Amino acid sequence: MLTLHYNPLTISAATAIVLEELEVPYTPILVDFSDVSQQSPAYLALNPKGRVPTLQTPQGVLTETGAILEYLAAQHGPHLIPEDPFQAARMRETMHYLASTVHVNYAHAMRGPRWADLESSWADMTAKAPHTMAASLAYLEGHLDFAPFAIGNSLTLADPWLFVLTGFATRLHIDIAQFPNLSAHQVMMHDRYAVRAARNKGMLA
Ligand SMILES: N[C@@H](CCC(=O)N[C@@H](CS)C(=O)NCC(=O)O)C(=O)O
Repeated sequence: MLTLHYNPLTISAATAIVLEELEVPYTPILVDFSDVSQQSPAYLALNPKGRVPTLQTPQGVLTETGAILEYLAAQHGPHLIPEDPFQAARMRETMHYLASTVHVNYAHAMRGPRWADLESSWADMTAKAPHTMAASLAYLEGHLDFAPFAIGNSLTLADPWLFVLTGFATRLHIDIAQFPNLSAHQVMMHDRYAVRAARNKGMLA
């Protein structure tokens, strides 16, 4: 049995959607950020990074959305990775960009203390975040397939991740309507059974 430590406002929603997509049973455990449970000794013993998602598997603990999604696909759903090596690499190119750039852009809006000590620096980062986020979305808008999925004509691991991060952008008051491909992707994913299931279970806000 798998256990997913999650918070519905976070990137852990991408893992929940993939679990629902693959119909893999899992036990959800909420990590409550309002009382900073992600820094509790019990949680840090499980995931010393103090972040979500954390997936407990029969073999041990996994962190990092990319690693978790790859594990789930390998175990339960290889169809979520393109068979063609070049397309598979494009999927991973997208996933690396989402993790290393898009998500980090977003985090600058509210996690300034991670990178700087002066409050004035935090304000500057918060002000800049919508711009870097919009620039990332413009790149994705122009470079992904949207045929109708991010990579080709079937769902891959990149889609739930893209969906959740595009949702984050709206919290920075970015109007997604200016990106027609991303908007259509949002609508398509929003209506997907797995996304509705994750939302109904409270895994996705
Ligand atoms: N690279 C990680 C990032 C995980 C991450 O930063 N999660 C955020 C929520 S979106 C978190 O747990 N933040 C808690 C904190 O910073 O205290 C991944 O993609 O899984």
